[in-house]
Amino acid sequence: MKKRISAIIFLLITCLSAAVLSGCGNAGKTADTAEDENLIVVGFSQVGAESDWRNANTLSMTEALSPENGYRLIIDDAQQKQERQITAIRNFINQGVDYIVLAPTTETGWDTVLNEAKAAGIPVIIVDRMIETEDKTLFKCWVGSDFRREGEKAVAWMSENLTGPLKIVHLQGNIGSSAQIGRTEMLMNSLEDHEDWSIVFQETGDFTQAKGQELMEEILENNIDFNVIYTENDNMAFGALTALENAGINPGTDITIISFDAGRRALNLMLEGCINFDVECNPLHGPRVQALIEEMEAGMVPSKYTYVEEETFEVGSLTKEMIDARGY
Ligand code: GYE
Repeated sequence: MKKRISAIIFLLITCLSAAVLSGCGNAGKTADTAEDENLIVVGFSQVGAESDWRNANTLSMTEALSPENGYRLIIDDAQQKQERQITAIRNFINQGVDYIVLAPTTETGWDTVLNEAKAAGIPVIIVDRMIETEDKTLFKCWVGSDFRREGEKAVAWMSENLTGPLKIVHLQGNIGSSAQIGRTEMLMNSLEDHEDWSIVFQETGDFTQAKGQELMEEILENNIDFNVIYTENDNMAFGALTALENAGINPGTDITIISFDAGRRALNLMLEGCINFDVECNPLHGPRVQALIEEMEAGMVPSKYTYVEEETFEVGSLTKEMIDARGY
């Protein structure tokens, strides 16, 4: 009996000393886990990587929702497919993330999955594009751009600066996305007040450079007569510019180019005179989402809708310094 007790005591001492000796390692491990546990876990369902805008947006989110700032960010790239986003959101729910951030492809079709998130008690923040739903309790808040306002700015510039009949090539974004809906709606409305404006071609280029080029090649092959391109983002403009230049047409002079996003690459092309007017669409939502989460963490109710301030750029008045001063 005595022997057994001393054996147990010996074992206990061995275990204790082992624990003390390896103290650093163990303590480190516990601290790490504790640190991990303290991180706010955010599942971000991103549309894809279709444009410079999108890449700048993903980068902004990654920088703001970083471990240094107290976050663990899980990003899912949906490759522009809503079904993939729905699956990603379900995965986030299963993983029990603290917040879900959704940059929605299209406006409709979110009620079922957002009801699932709500049932799981996970707050949802919508960024960039808007969703259409009757039940506004399905998301806590939204931050993004006023796409109708952007379209309005483009159309106002066209009215003030372009004369004579306008034969407009209209390259649209992903059909059903807020960015496409707003920018398209304003152009279509403008036709009512401008008898000599007409759309000679209208199709979606999915916001990509490759599709922009493909569509412009098709237009040139079919000898469609046009003098303006209204392209709903910069990347489609880049593709169109390549096709025009390959055909010996000078963008910016022979053809007026109006674009959206105003990313650095586009503004540099404007400096060269290739793009005439560009409406800013600001992708730097990372710090904005971070601020919204911090408000909620502090028990506050963030404002439901936050519209981002945006400017416009015009060939002639744009300078290199203005481009350098911008974040993307
Ligand atoms: O204009 C386009 C991107 O939703 C604001 O999506 C965004 C749009 C942006 O692919 O380049």
